[in-house]
Amino acid sequence: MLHGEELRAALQERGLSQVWMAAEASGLAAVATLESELARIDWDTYDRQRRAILHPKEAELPEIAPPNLVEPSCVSTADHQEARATGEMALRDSKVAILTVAGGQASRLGFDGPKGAFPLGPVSGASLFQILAGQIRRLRQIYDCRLPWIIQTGPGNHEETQTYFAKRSFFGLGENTVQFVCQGTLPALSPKGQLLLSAPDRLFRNPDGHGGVYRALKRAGTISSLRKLGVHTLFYCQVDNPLVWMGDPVFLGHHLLQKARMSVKVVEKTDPAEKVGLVVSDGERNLCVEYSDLSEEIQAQRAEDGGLLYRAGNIAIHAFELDFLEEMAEANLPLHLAQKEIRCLASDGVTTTMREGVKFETFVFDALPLARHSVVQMAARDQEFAPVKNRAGVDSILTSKQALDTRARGWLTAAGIDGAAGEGWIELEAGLCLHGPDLKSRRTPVQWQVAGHRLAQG
Ligand code: UD2
Repeated sequence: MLHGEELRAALQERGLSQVWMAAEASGLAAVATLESELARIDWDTYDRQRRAILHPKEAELPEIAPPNLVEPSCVSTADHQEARATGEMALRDSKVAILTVAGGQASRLGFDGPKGAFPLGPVSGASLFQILAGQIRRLRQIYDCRLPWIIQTGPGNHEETQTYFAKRSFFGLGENTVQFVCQGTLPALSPKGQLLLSAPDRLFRNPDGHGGVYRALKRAGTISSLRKLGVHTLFYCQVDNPLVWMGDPVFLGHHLLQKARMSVKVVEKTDPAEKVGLVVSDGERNLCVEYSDLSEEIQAQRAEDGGLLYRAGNIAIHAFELDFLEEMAEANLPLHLAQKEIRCLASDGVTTTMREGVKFETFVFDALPLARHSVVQMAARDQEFAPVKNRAGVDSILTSKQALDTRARGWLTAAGIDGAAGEGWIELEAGLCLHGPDLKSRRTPVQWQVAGHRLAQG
């Protein structure tokens, strides 16, 4: 952190001294506040931001090939048996923690509040957080383990998320087993690389993307506290996917057996135009490429079996080694730029106005090629992935509810429980089971709550 003369010199060197003007016109208190804002700037990152604007480089895509894929966990294979045993042992020995990123705003959903508080349960109205918390409760029951839950929040929802959990008594998980870590921010810049202000004494900053999680965990001391607890592996998911197979031991087991540092689950991409990031291999390492960086021809290429050659769609479910997370906190992950209209201080230094600016973010999956080894495992889409992103259309509230309902019916039928056909929504109570076989294994008979709609409870 630079202060005083050093800070002024750093600004002057970069032609940014005019950033003080409005604060100086407002008085000493404004100058002091702005100084503490500017002291938080990481100048190496700022220099990279500016270079990215002024000297943009075309992303160079290496020669790519499809990655090696592990079969979905729900398929029974001999390989999976050993992996399951390894993953289960890591869970039982409390070597695993769960990490969920929930720092984004629910703007596309049009929901006023943390996205995790969105009531998605088709019968109960259970929130996304409640559904995920249920899975963690069940994992703790099955494996009799500590299983801490780390939730990345953002500056726009940190307080609200904590209040939300407190009001709901942490969904029975125990307050000291859930930790909220707020992600950082990056200053937005003008198209010429100047700092923008939102007020005379305040920089315009925006959240640093889910890739900010690495630094946020390090800054909050979470990495060292997890290490003290004996945790070495994290299961990572996004808050918007209620179908996630939390802590899947088969996935964790493959990751551990192959000594991977970061692993990823993917679903089969069947439509060449589907907008998902793709996991590919450069011959040595796996990497995730945004669909927009691949030509239509490449995306439409077919494999011998008739399916798409590049079919591994990233669903943002990962396994991480704690040491690798720590390394990534120091890595310079690529910066992703978005040109936006930004409300900031006008040249009069008093009023605000809309002007063109550039926001910066980093992405979690950009760490994948930096991992020496990674496992890429297929997931059955209908079992593990139905994110809620939009109010209507694809990946919407309705499609996500439908996926929960369809999966519940399948599990109930497979468990030999009658009544899974018919009208009305069906929902399994949060925490009742992790997957179909787990539902079958419940000793308590599953009861139906009939109120026009049905909720299966343990
Ligand atoms: C993301 C991936 C996409 C695919 C998809 C799966 C990107 C750019 N693309 O799409 O390839 O894997 O997910 O569902 O990520 N978040 C934060 N902090 C932030 C921004 C986001 O914590 O600053 C969280 C957010 O709360 C959510 C997750 O990250 O849980 C994904 O964010 P998104 O909804 O913006 O990602 P999306 O839909 O562009």
